[in-house]
Amino acid sequence: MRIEAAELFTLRMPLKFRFETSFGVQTERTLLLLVLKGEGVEGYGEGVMTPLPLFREETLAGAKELLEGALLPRVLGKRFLSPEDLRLTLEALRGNRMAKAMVEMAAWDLFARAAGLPLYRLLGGVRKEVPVGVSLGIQESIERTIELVGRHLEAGYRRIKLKIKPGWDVRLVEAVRQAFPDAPLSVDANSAYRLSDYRVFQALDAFSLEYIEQPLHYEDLADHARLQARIQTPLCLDESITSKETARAALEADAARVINVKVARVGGHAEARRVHDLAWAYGIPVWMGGMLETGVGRAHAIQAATLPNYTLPGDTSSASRYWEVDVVNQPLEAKNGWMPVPEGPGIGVTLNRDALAGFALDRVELPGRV
Ligand code: OSB
Ligand code: MG
Repeated sequence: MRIEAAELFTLRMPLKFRFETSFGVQTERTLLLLVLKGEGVEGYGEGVMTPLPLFREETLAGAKELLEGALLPRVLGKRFLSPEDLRLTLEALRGNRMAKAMVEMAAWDLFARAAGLPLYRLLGGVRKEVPVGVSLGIQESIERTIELVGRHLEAGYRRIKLKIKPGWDVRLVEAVRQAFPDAPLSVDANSAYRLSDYRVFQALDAFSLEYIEQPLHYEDLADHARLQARIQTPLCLDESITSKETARAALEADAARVINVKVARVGGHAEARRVHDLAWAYGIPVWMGGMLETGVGRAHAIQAATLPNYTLPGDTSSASRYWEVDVVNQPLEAKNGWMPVPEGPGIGVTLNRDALAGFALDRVELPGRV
C-alpha cells in the first residue's frame, strides 16, 4: 500500500451535554481528524488530545505540528506492507502516542478497506457486538445524578460509571447505591486523589463497585499498589497505562486488577492489542474506554473491543448521546447495552463530508499542492 495523500482537519463540535470531570468541564470538543489516501481508498483516524493537556500531556497544537512536520512526511509517498510496517517507521520518534495513533489507526482502516474486510477481522476480533456501559460526568446534584443513572439503566447500559472528585465521592456513591442496590457501578477520579486520601476509598469499598478507576497520580504505580493493598474493590488504571511496558509494570506491582484500554492513549491498534494480550495472560480483564469520540474514533474503539479479553462493558455508548450531528454517515447505536460491530469494510463508517465542512476550523492537505 502506497500512502498517497493526507488531509488533516481541525474540528470544533458541540457536545449535547456538559461533561464535568475532576480535571475540568467540556461543552464541546476541538479535535484533529486525519484522512489517509492510497490505492483508491481512504482511512480515518481521530485525535483524542485536547487543546490543553488536562488528561495526559499531549496537546492539539503540539500534535498538529508533529503530524504536519514529522509524522505524515515519514509516511507520505512511501509503500508499506502492513499497518505494523508503517507503525515501525514512526517508532524512532518517542512518546506522542496519541499523535502517532492517528496515523496508525488511519492506516489500519486503509488496509482493511483495501482488503474489503471489517477491521476486526484484521485485528483478530471474535465478537459481533460489544457490551457497553456509560460514563456520567459530575452533575449539579445527587438527585440529578440518580435520575440520570436510572435513565441509562433503563436504556440497558450494562455498567454506570460516575465521575468523582474530592468532596464529590462517598455521599454521592452511597446515595446512588441506595437508589439502585444491584446496579453495576464504578467511579473514575481521573487522578484527583493522593494516597493520604485512602480513607475515601476504604469508605467506597462498602458499595460493591465493579472497580475504582484511576484514583491517584497518572505516573504513580507504587501508590496505586499501596492503595490496592488497603481495599477490596479492584483498581482500574486508565491514564497510567500508555503501553505494554507500563501495563506490565502495573500488573507486576498489583497496582491494577482491571485495565481501561483506549487505543489512541497507547499509540494505536497494535499497542492496544499488546496491552490486551498481556492483561489476558495475567488473568486481568480489560474494557474499552472512551474520550468523547466522534463516529470515527468510536468505530475504531468498537472494532478493537471485539478481542476476547474485552469482557467488561466499555464506555463506547451510542454516538447519538454525544452528537446532534456526527461526522460519519452511519449511526452507532447500542441496543440493550450491546453495540453492534459495523460490518462494512475498515472501521465500517464513512465520512459525512458536508458535516465535516460545517465543523472544520482548518484543513491542511499533504503533500501541499505545488
Ligand atoms: O477518564 O475515561 C475517562 C472522557 C474524556 C477524558 C477521559 C475520560 C472520559 C470519559 C468519557 O470517562 C468516556 C466517553 O463517554 O467517551
Ligand atoms: Mg478514565
